[in-house]
Amino acid sequence: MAASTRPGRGTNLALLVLLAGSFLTGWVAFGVGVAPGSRLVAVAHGTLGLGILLLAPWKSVIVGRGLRRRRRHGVAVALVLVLAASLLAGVVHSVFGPLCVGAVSALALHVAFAVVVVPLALGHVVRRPQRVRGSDLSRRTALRAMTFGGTALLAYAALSSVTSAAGLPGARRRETGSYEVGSGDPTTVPVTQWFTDGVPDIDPAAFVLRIERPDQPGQQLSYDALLTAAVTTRAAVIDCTGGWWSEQTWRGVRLDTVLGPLGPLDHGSIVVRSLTGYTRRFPAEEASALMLATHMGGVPLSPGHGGPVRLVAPGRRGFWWVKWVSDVSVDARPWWTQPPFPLQ
Ligand SMILES: Nc1nc2c(c(=O)[nH]1)N[C@H]1C(S)=C(S)[C@@H](COP(=O)(O)O)O[C@H]1N2
Ligand SMILES: [Mo]
Repeated sequence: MAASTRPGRGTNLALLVLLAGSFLTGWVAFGVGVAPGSRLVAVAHGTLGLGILLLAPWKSVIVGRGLRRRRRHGVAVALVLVLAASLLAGVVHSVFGPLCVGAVSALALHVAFAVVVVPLALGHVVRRPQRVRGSDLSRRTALRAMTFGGTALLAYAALSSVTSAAGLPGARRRETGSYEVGSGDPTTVPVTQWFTDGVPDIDPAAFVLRIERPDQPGQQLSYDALLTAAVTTRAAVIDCTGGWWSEQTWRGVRLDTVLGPLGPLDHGSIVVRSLTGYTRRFPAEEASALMLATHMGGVPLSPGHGGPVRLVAPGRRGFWWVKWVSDVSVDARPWWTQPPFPLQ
Protein backbone atom coordinates (compact mmCIF):
# COMPACT_ATOMS: atom_id res chain seq x y z
CA MET A 1 0.00 0.00 0.00
CA ALA A 2 1.08 3.57 -0.63
CA ALA A 3 1.24 4.03 3.16
CA SER A 4 4.32 1.88 3.39
CA THR A 5 6.25 3.82 0.81
CA ARG A 6 7.71 7.22 0.32
CA PRO A 7 5.35 9.58 -1.51
CA GLY A 8 6.67 9.91 -5.03
CA ARG A 9 6.36 8.35 -8.45
CA GLY A 10 4.02 5.64 -7.26
CA THR A 11 1.58 8.13 -5.76
CA ASN A 12 1.64 10.25 -8.92
CA LEU A 13 1.09 7.34 -11.28
CA ALA A 14 -1.67 5.96 -9.04
CA LEU A 15 -3.38 9.35 -9.06
CA LEU A 16 -3.21 9.47 -12.84
CA VAL A 17 -4.77 6.02 -13.12
CA LEU A 18 -7.47 6.97 -10.57
CA LEU A 19 -8.24 10.22 -12.44
CA ALA A 20 -8.53 8.49 -15.80
CA GLY A 21 -10.59 5.70 -14.26
CA SER A 22 -13.04 7.98 -12.49
CA PHE A 23 -13.49 10.12 -15.60
CA LEU A 24 -14.18 7.03 -17.70
CA THR A 25 -16.54 5.37 -15.21
CA GLY A 26 -18.39 8.69 -14.87
CA TRP A 27 -19.30 8.57 -18.53
CA VAL A 28 -20.06 4.86 -18.40
CA ALA A 29 -22.39 5.57 -15.47
CA PHE A 30 -24.22 8.04 -17.71
CA GLY A 31 -24.67 5.32 -20.30
CA VAL A 32 -25.91 2.45 -18.13
CA GLY A 33 -29.56 2.45 -17.09
CA VAL A 34 -30.26 -0.90 -15.44
CA ALA A 35 -29.00 -2.89 -12.47
CA PRO A 36 -26.73 -4.66 -11.81
CA GLY A 37 -24.53 -2.85 -14.35
CA SER A 38 -25.52 0.60 -13.15
CA ARG A 39 -24.76 -0.22 -9.51
CA LEU A 40 -21.43 -1.74 -10.47
CA VAL A 41 -20.27 1.38 -12.35
CA ALA A 42 -21.61 3.66 -9.62
CA VAL A 43 -19.61 1.75 -6.97
CA ALA A 44 -16.51 1.71 -9.20
CA HIS A 45 -16.86 5.45 -9.83
CA GLY A 46 -17.28 6.26 -6.14
CA THR A 47 -14.40 3.99 -5.16
CA LEU A 48 -12.02 5.58 -7.68
CA GLY A 49 -13.04 9.06 -6.51
CA LEU A 50 -12.50 8.19 -2.84
CA GLY A 51 -9.18 6.64 -3.90
CA ILE A 52 -8.09 10.10 -5.06
CA LEU A 53 -9.05 11.54 -1.66
CA LEU A 54 -7.20 8.73 0.16
CA LEU A 55 -3.99 9.61 -1.67
CA ALA A 56 -4.28 13.29 -0.76
CA PRO A 57 -1.95 13.06 2.30
CA TRP A 58 0.81 11.45 0.22
CA LYS A 59 0.29 13.86 -2.64
CA SER A 60 0.45 16.83 -0.30
CA VAL A 61 3.98 15.78 0.69
CA ILE A 62 4.94 15.77 -3.01
CA VAL A 63 3.21 19.10 -3.51
CA GLY A 64 5.15 20.54 -0.56
CA ARG A 65 8.45 19.43 -2.12
CA GLY A 66 7.38 20.81 -5.50
CA LEU A 67 6.35 24.17 -4.12
CA ARG A 68 9.85 24.66 -2.70
CA ARG A 69 11.50 23.64 -5.96
CA ARG A 70 9.57 24.97 -8.88
CA ARG A 71 8.56 28.42 -9.99
CA ARG A 72 5.37 28.18 -12.00
CA HIS A 73 2.47 26.50 -10.26
CA GLY A 74 -0.57 27.99 -12.01
CA VAL A 75 -1.78 24.82 -13.76
CA ALA A 76 -1.02 22.61 -10.76
CA VAL A 77 -2.87 24.89 -8.36
CA ALA A 78 -5.86 25.19 -10.71
CA LEU A 79 -5.89 21.40 -11.06
CA VAL A 80 -5.98 20.89 -7.28
CA LEU A 81 -8.77 23.43 -6.82
CA VAL A 82 -10.98 22.24 -9.67
CA LEU A 83 -10.45 18.58 -8.78
CA ALA A 84 -11.26 19.27 -5.13
CA ALA A 85 -14.41 21.13 -6.19
CA SER A 86 -15.48 18.22 -8.41
CA LEU A 87 -14.86 15.65 -5.67
CA LEU A 88 -16.68 17.77 -3.10
CA ALA A 89 -19.70 18.25 -5.38
CA GLY A 90 -19.74 14.50 -6.14
CA VAL A 91 -19.72 13.59 -2.44
CA VAL A 92 -22.34 16.25 -1.67
CA HIS A 93 -24.68 14.85 -4.35
CA SER A 94 -24.23 11.25 -3.27
CA VAL A 95 -24.48 11.85 0.49
CA PHE A 96 -26.59 14.95 1.12
CA GLY A 97 -29.09 14.78 -1.71
CA PRO A 98 -29.94 16.58 -4.92
CA LEU A 99 -28.74 19.98 -3.66
CA CYS A 100 -28.56 23.08 -5.83
CA VAL A 101 -26.50 26.25 -5.85
CA GLY A 102 -29.03 28.58 -7.43
CA ALA A 103 -30.27 26.74 -10.50
CA VAL A 104 -27.19 24.53 -10.74
CA SER A 105 -27.22 21.10 -9.08
CA ALA A 106 -24.29 19.61 -7.20
CA LEU A 107 -24.18 16.83 -9.79
CA ALA A 108 -23.98 19.32 -12.68
CA LEU A 109 -21.11 21.08 -10.86
CA HIS A 110 -19.41 17.73 -10.27
CA VAL A 111 -19.57 16.95 -14.00
CA ALA A 112 -18.61 20.46 -15.16
CA PHE A 113 -15.55 20.57 -12.87
CA ALA A 114 -14.58 17.04 -13.93
CA VAL A 115 -14.61 18.15 -17.57
CA VAL A 116 -12.36 21.11 -16.70
CA VAL A 117 -10.00 18.75 -14.83
CA VAL A 118 -9.13 16.97 -18.11
CA PRO A 119 -7.17 19.79 -19.86
CA LEU A 120 -5.64 20.81 -16.52
CA ALA A 121 -4.51 17.25 -15.78
CA LEU A 122 -3.09 16.88 -19.29
CA GLY A 123 -1.28 20.21 -18.95
CA HIS A 124 0.08 19.14 -15.57
CA VAL A 125 1.32 15.79 -16.88
CA VAL A 126 3.08 17.55 -19.78
CA ARG A 127 4.75 20.03 -17.40
CA ARG A 128 5.73 17.48 -14.75
CA PRO A 129 6.18 14.24 -16.69
CA GLN A 130 6.48 11.07 -14.66
CA ARG A 131 8.37 8.31 -16.43
CA VAL A 132 6.79 4.87 -16.42
CA ARG A 133 9.37 2.13 -15.91
CA GLY A 134 9.25 -1.51 -16.92
CA SER A 135 9.41 -2.44 -13.24
CA ASP A 136 6.10 -0.59 -12.70
CA LEU A 137 4.35 -3.62 -14.13
CA SER A 138 5.56 -5.90 -11.38
CA ARG A 139 3.86 -8.29 -9.02
CA ARG A 140 4.65 -5.92 -6.22
CA THR A 141 2.81 -3.08 -7.97
CA ALA A 142 -0.16 -5.36 -8.63
CA LEU A 143 -0.33 -6.34 -4.96
CA ARG A 144 -0.07 -2.74 -3.82
CA ALA A 145 -2.76 -1.70 -6.31
CA MET A 146 -5.03 -4.48 -5.00
CA THR A 147 -4.46 -3.51 -1.38
CA PHE A 148 -5.09 0.11 -2.19
CA GLY A 149 -8.19 -0.76 -4.25
CA GLY A 150 -9.50 -2.79 -1.32
CA THR A 151 -8.93 0.12 1.03
CA ALA A 152 -10.75 2.52 -1.31
CA LEU A 153 -13.64 0.04 -1.60
CA LEU A 154 -13.80 -0.17 2.20
CA ALA A 155 -13.89 3.62 2.35
CA TYR A 156 -16.79 3.58 -0.12
CA ALA A 157 -18.63 0.96 1.95
CA ALA A 158 -17.98 2.96 5.12
CA LEU A 159 -19.30 6.17 3.57
CA SER A 160 -22.43 4.34 2.31
CA SER A 161 -23.03 2.78 5.74
CA VAL A 162 -22.67 6.10 7.53
CA THR A 163 -25.01 7.70 4.98
CA SER A 164 -27.64 5.00 5.66
CA ALA A 165 -27.16 4.91 9.42
CA ALA A 166 -27.47 8.68 9.68
CA GLY A 167 -30.60 8.59 7.51
CA LEU A 168 -29.01 11.01 5.05
CA PRO A 169 -30.72 11.54 1.68
CA GLY A 170 -27.93 9.70 -0.16
CA ALA A 171 -29.31 6.41 1.19
CA ARG A 172 -32.48 6.86 -0.90
CA ARG A 173 -30.65 6.92 -4.22
CA ARG A 174 -31.50 4.55 -7.02
CA GLU A 175 -28.70 2.24 -8.18
CA THR A 176 -27.77 4.78 -10.87
CA GLY A 177 -27.25 7.38 -8.14
CA SER A 178 -30.39 9.37 -9.04
CA TYR A 179 -32.99 10.74 -6.62
CA GLU A 180 -36.72 10.12 -6.99
CA VAL A 181 -39.03 12.98 -7.93
CA GLY A 182 -42.73 13.19 -8.70
CA SER A 183 -43.49 9.52 -9.37
CA GLY A 184 -47.13 9.21 -10.40
CA ASP A 185 -47.48 12.99 -10.46
CA PRO A 186 -46.56 14.25 -13.95
CA THR A 187 -46.90 17.91 -12.96
CA THR A 188 -43.83 17.75 -10.70
CA VAL A 189 -41.52 15.95 -13.13
CA PRO A 190 -38.66 18.27 -14.17
CA VAL A 191 -38.51 19.40 -17.78
CA THR A 192 -34.95 18.68 -18.87
CA GLN A 193 -33.00 19.04 -22.07
CA TRP A 194 -29.77 17.17 -22.68
CA PHE A 195 -27.61 20.07 -23.71
CA THR A 196 -28.69 22.87 -26.01
CA ASP A 197 -32.09 21.73 -27.26
CA GLY A 198 -35.17 23.85 -26.54
CA VAL A 199 -38.90 23.23 -26.25
CA PRO A 200 -40.41 23.80 -29.72
CA ASP A 201 -43.80 25.30 -30.42
CA ILE A 202 -45.86 22.53 -32.03
CA ASP A 203 -49.47 22.74 -33.22
CA PRO A 204 -50.85 19.21 -32.69
CA ALA A 205 -53.48 19.78 -35.41
CA ALA A 206 -50.76 20.34 -38.03
CA PHE A 207 -48.44 17.66 -36.60
CA VAL A 208 -47.44 14.57 -38.57
CA LEU A 209 -45.14 11.72 -37.62
CA ARG A 210 -43.21 10.26 -40.58
CA ILE A 211 -42.38 6.56 -40.63
CA GLU A 212 -39.77 5.31 -43.13
CA ARG A 213 -38.74 1.75 -43.89
CA PRO A 214 -36.35 0.79 -46.67
CA ASP A 215 -38.77 -1.85 -47.99
CA GLN A 216 -42.02 0.12 -47.89
CA PRO A 217 -43.39 3.49 -49.06
CA GLY A 218 -43.23 6.14 -46.34
CA GLN A 219 -46.15 6.53 -43.94
CA GLN A 220 -47.50 9.58 -42.16
CA LEU A 221 -49.45 9.55 -38.90
CA SER A 222 -51.45 12.54 -37.72
CA TYR A 223 -51.81 13.30 -34.01
CA ASP A 224 -55.38 11.97 -34.17
CA ALA A 225 -54.22 8.72 -35.76
CA LEU A 226 -51.57 8.40 -33.05
CA LEU A 227 -54.14 8.99 -30.32
CA THR A 228 -56.35 6.27 -31.80
CA ALA A 229 -53.40 3.86 -31.89
CA ALA A 230 -52.20 4.80 -28.40
CA VAL A 231 -53.90 2.07 -26.39
CA THR A 232 -50.95 0.52 -24.60
CA THR A 233 -50.22 1.58 -21.03
CA ARG A 234 -47.08 0.78 -19.13
CA ALA A 235 -45.16 1.99 -16.11
CA ALA A 236 -41.55 2.95 -16.73
CA VAL A 237 -38.82 4.85 -14.94
CA ILE A 238 -37.21 7.84 -16.62
CA ASP A 239 -33.76 8.35 -15.08
CA CYS A 240 -31.99 11.54 -16.12
CA THR A 241 -28.20 11.83 -15.96
CA GLY A 242 -28.95 15.13 -14.24
CA GLY A 243 -29.52 13.00 -11.12
CA TRP A 244 -33.27 12.45 -10.83
CA TRP A 245 -35.66 9.63 -11.68
CA SER A 246 -39.43 9.31 -11.85
CA GLU A 247 -41.77 6.40 -12.36
CA GLN A 248 -44.75 7.27 -14.51
CA THR A 249 -47.52 5.50 -16.35
CA TRP A 250 -47.13 6.09 -20.05
CA ARG A 251 -49.77 5.61 -22.69
CA GLY A 252 -48.84 5.19 -26.31
CA VAL A 253 -48.21 2.81 -29.14
CA ARG A 254 -45.40 0.26 -29.28
CA LEU A 255 -42.80 0.97 -31.93
CA ASP A 256 -43.11 -2.51 -33.42
CA THR A 257 -46.85 -1.87 -33.91
CA VAL A 258 -46.12 1.33 -35.80
CA LEU A 259 -43.30 -0.15 -37.86
CA GLY A 260 -44.76 -3.59 -38.51
CA PRO A 261 -42.64 -6.76 -38.59
CA LEU A 262 -39.05 -5.82 -39.41
CA GLY A 263 -37.70 -9.02 -40.95
CA PRO A 264 -34.07 -10.10 -41.03
CA LEU A 265 -32.46 -6.64 -40.92
CA ASP A 266 -29.29 -8.20 -39.58
CA HIS A 267 -27.56 -5.40 -37.68
CA GLY A 268 -30.11 -2.77 -38.59
CA SER A 269 -31.30 0.03 -36.38
CA ILE A 270 -34.19 2.38 -35.76
CA VAL A 271 -33.57 6.11 -35.90
CA VAL A 272 -35.84 8.27 -33.75
CA ARG A 273 -35.59 11.96 -34.56
CA SER A 274 -37.07 14.99 -32.86
CA LEU A 275 -38.58 17.93 -34.68
CA THR A 276 -35.62 19.84 -33.22
CA GLY A 277 -33.09 17.51 -34.85
CA TYR A 278 -32.15 15.65 -31.63
CA THR A 279 -31.63 12.04 -32.73
CA ARG A 280 -30.99 8.62 -31.19
CA ARG A 281 -30.45 5.27 -32.92
CA PHE A 282 -31.67 2.00 -31.35
CA PRO A 283 -31.03 -1.68 -32.13
CA ALA A 284 -33.84 -2.94 -34.44
CA GLU A 285 -34.52 -5.82 -32.01
CA GLU A 286 -35.64 -3.27 -29.43
CA ALA A 287 -38.72 -2.13 -31.38
CA SER A 288 -41.11 -4.06 -29.13
CA ALA A 289 -39.64 -2.51 -25.97
CA LEU A 290 -39.89 1.07 -27.22
CA MET A 291 -43.05 3.13 -27.12
CA LEU A 292 -44.21 6.31 -28.80
CA ALA A 293 -46.07 7.92 -25.91
CA THR A 294 -48.78 10.56 -26.12
CA HIS A 295 -49.72 10.54 -22.39
CA MET A 296 -47.93 10.59 -19.04
CA GLY A 297 -50.00 9.81 -15.94
CA GLY A 298 -53.18 9.75 -18.04
CA VAL A 299 -52.69 13.33 -19.23
CA PRO A 300 -51.59 14.34 -22.74
CA LEU A 301 -47.87 15.18 -22.73
CA SER A 302 -47.16 18.85 -22.13
CA PRO A 303 -44.89 20.62 -24.65
CA GLY A 304 -42.02 20.51 -22.13
CA HIS A 305 -42.30 16.76 -21.68
CA GLY A 306 -42.26 16.05 -25.41
CA GLY A 307 -45.84 16.57 -26.56
CA PRO A 308 -47.45 15.68 -28.85
CA VAL A 309 -45.37 12.48 -28.89
CA ARG A 310 -42.16 11.27 -27.23
CA LEU A 311 -40.22 8.06 -27.00
CA VAL A 312 -40.37 5.89 -23.88
CA ALA A 313 -37.23 3.73 -23.67
CA PRO A 314 -37.48 1.63 -20.48
CA GLY A 315 -34.12 0.74 -18.95
CA ARG A 316 -32.32 3.46 -20.88
CA ARG A 317 -31.16 6.74 -19.36
CA GLY A 318 -33.29 9.82 -19.99
CA PHE A 319 -31.29 11.13 -22.94
CA TRP A 320 -32.61 8.23 -25.04
CA TRP A 321 -36.23 9.28 -24.44
CA VAL A 322 -36.44 11.52 -27.53
CA LYS A 323 -39.10 14.23 -27.17
CA TRP A 324 -41.17 15.82 -29.96
CA VAL A 325 -40.65 12.79 -32.20
CA SER A 326 -41.19 13.74 -35.86
CA ASP A 327 -39.43 10.91 -37.72
CA VAL A 328 -38.92 7.21 -37.15
CA SER A 329 -36.89 5.36 -39.76
CA VAL A 330 -35.21 2.00 -40.17
CA ASP A 331 -31.93 1.34 -41.94
CA ALA A 332 -29.10 -1.18 -42.09
CA ARG A 333 -26.57 0.82 -40.10
CA PRO A 334 -25.74 -0.63 -36.66
CA TRP A 335 -27.06 1.38 -33.71
CA TRP A 336 -23.57 1.98 -32.30
CA THR A 337 -22.52 4.08 -35.31
CA GLN A 338 -23.50 7.18 -33.38
CA PRO A 339 -21.74 9.25 -30.71
CA PRO A 340 -22.34 7.61 -27.30
CA PHE A 341 -24.06 10.82 -26.18
CA PRO A 342 -26.11 13.33 -28.19
CA LEU A 343 -24.14 16.35 -29.36
CA GLN A 344 -27.05 18.72 -29.18
N1 LIG B 1 -35.63 16.32 -28.47
C1 LIG B 1 -35.06 16.12 -27.27
N2 LIG B 1 -35.45 15.07 -26.52
C2 LIG B 1 -34.90 14.87 -25.30
C3 LIG B 1 -33.93 15.75 -24.77
C4 LIG B 1 -33.52 16.84 -25.58
O1 LIG B 1 -32.66 17.66 -25.22
N3 LIG B 1 -34.12 17.01 -26.82
N4 LIG B 1 -33.39 15.51 -23.53
C5 LIG B 1 -33.46 14.15 -23.02
C6 LIG B 1 -33.14 14.06 -21.61
S1 LIG B 1 -31.51 14.29 -21.21
C7 LIG B 1 -34.04 13.69 -20.67
S2 LIG B 1 -33.60 13.36 -19.08
C8 LIG B 1 -35.47 13.61 -20.97
C9 LIG B 1 -36.21 14.54 -20.04
O2 LIG B 1 -37.57 14.42 -20.24
P1 LIG B 1 -38.58 15.39 -19.50
O3 LIG B 1 -38.18 16.81 -19.87
O4 LIG B 1 -39.92 15.02 -19.97
O5 LIG B 1 -38.41 15.17 -18.04
O6 LIG B 1 -35.74 13.97 -22.32
C10 LIG B 1 -34.82 13.50 -23.27
N5 LIG B 1 -35.33 13.78 -24.58
MO1 LIG C 1 -31.31 13.88 -18.95
